[in-house]
Amino acid sequence: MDQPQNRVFSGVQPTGNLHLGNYLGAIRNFVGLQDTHECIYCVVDMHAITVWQDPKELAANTREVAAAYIAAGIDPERHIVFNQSKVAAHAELAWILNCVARIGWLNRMTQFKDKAGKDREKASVGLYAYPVLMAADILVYRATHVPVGEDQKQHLELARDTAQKFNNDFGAEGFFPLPEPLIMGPATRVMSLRDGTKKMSKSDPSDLSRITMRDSADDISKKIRKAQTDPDPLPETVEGLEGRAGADNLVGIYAALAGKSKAEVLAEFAGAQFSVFKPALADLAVEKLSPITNEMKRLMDDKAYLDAVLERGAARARAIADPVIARVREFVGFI
Ligand code: AQP
Repeated sequence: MDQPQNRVFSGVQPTGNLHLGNYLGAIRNFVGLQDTHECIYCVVDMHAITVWQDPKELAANTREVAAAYIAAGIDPERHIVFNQSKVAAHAELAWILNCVARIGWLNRMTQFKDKAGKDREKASVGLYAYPVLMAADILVYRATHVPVGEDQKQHLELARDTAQKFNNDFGAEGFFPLPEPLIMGPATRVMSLRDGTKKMSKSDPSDLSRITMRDSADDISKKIRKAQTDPDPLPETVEGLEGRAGADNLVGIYAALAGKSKAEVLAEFAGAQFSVFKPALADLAVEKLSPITNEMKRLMDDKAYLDAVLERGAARARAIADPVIARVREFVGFI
C-alpha cells in the first residue's frame, strides 16, 4: 500500500458557536494547504456527542461547519469534505486503537481534565476516549499532517504514540505514519475577549468572550469595544506585551487577520490607546469576516447542496479508509 507524502486530515466539532479561534487557529490554515496537499476535512460529529448535543441542533451545526469550510475557501470538489459519522471505519479503527493506547496516556490529557471538571465520574466514557477516536480519524487515512490549534498538540502526540505502538505490536513497521501537527500563524491560541488568560471557546457561557462566524458587523464591533484590556497604550515591542494578556490577544488577532507579525502591528500602532486600536481592529475583523459570514448564510439556506457535498465527500473518504481498515483487520488477525 503506497504511503501518501502530503496528506492532510483535520476536523472541527459541530458544537455550535463556531468562533474566531476556530477560524484563525484551524479553518483558515486548512484553506492555505489546498495547493500543496491532498486534504481531507471532516465535521467531527462523533466527537461532538462526547458531551450532550440536541439532535436537531447537531444536524444544523454539522451543516454550519460544512458551510464555514466552503465559505472560508475550501474547495469540496478538489478536496474531501464530509461528516465523520458517515464513514464507519473511524469507529472501527477507534475500537482497535482503544486496545492499543494505554490508560496512563489518556490520564495525562489536560483537555479531559478541563472539560470533565470536578464531576469527572459523570463525564461520558466517550469524552475520556476522545483522543483515541481522534487518532483513528487521522490514521484511517494514513494522514501525514494535521493542521490544528495549539490546544490539540497533546492529542496529536497521543496519536503518534498510538501509531508507533500499533506498528510495533503488529509487526507493521511504517504502516501508520507518525502524523505531524501543523500549528501555524500568529493565532494558534486565540484567547477569550473577557479573559486574556482563557482560550476562546464555544462553551464559554459569555457570548461576549468570542466573536462567532455568524456575528454581524455590529456584534463584532461591540465585542471588540468591550474586550478586556488595560489602561496603558500599546508598546513598541512584542516583549512589551508580556503580562498584558488582553492586549497581547488583540494584537495577535489583528496580526492574524492582517497577515502580519505582531511586531509589524506594533510598529504601526506603538503608543496608540485602545480607543484608537480597537476601532481599527473592529474594521479589519468586519472586512475579513463579513464576506465569509454572508456566504455561510447563503450556503446554510441551501441544505440540499450541503448534504450532497457531505455525501459525496463521505464516499470519497470511504474509498481511502476501507482498504486501510481491511489491512488493519489482517494485522490484528480478524478473519
Ligand atoms: N481559541 C482557539 N484558538 C486557536 N485555535 C482554536 N481551536 C479551538 N479553539 C481555538 C482549534 O479549532 C479546531 C477545532 O476545534 P474543535 O471544535 O474541534 O474543538 P475545541 O478545541 O474543543 O473547540 P472549542 O471552541 O474550544 O470548544 P469547547 O468550548 O467545547 O472546548 C481545532 O484545531 C482547535 O485546535
